[in-house]
Amino acid sequence: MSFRFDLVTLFPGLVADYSQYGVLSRALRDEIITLQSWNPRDFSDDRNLRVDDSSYGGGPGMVMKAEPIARTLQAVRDDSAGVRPVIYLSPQGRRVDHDLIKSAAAGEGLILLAGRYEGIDERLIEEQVDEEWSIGDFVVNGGELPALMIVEAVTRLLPGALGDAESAQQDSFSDGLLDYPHYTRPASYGQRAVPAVLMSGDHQKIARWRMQQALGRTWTRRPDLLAKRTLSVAEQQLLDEYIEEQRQKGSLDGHDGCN
Ligand code: 9WO
Repeated sequence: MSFRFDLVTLFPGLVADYSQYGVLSRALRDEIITLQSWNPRDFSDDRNLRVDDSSYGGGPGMVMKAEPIARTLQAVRDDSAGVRPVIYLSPQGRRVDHDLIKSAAAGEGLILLAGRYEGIDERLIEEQVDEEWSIGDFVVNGGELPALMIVEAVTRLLPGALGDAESAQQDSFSDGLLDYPHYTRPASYGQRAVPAVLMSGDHQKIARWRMQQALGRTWTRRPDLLAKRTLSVAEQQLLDEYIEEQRQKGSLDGHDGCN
């Protein structure tokens, strides 16, 4: 059963172009996902196909009208069985994280509503939107790029999408930690060499080093993530060793992490 994405957007070409590359292109080819765009302009009842109007109360910018979007969403529902949540991408939404993506990927699909202009008439949001999601505290010109980030993040978690299931498991956040550093040829880059352990061929040592790096980086850069994660005895020992090494190198400038 394919995971179904429906994107409501004034720029279907933007979505079509992006989905020609990488993970999305392969997932479409392999029918792991379906991805359909719906343009509210096609559902405008205005002879000029208008979908926006000026803002009540005045102020800059235009507002997307409720009716064309309501008709678009009805067309989506008429085109598909099953109930899928309508998600509006907006800076006012709930912050998206790995857990939210994981729970979305467990469902049958998403209807993603990408706004433009200054936003969408609030009455449409109240009537039709199940959740508002934000990818960060900043504003871009429309909801399409945030929506495509959701599409890609969910698709990566679907069985068979990456081809190598392991890399999904190794993804940052799939175990609540930041990623370990990666290296490739040449062995020397300027004055910098590849960590010797990665050249050792000792896979157990390499796995141990990578876990220690993931723990150490998370402790250094995102102690908030570490605070949410219970460490095993072995993981705690690896982290303690990492912190001690950093202390001996004098590179803990006042950083106390959360240990
Ligand atoms: C446009 C605008 C113009 C004049 C004055 C104020 C204004 N605010 C906006 C605005 O917030 N536009 C948004 C564009 C409306 C909703 C769709 N757009 C959007 C979504 N920009 N950034 C996002 C977004 C979505 C998810 N996570 C982060 C940002």
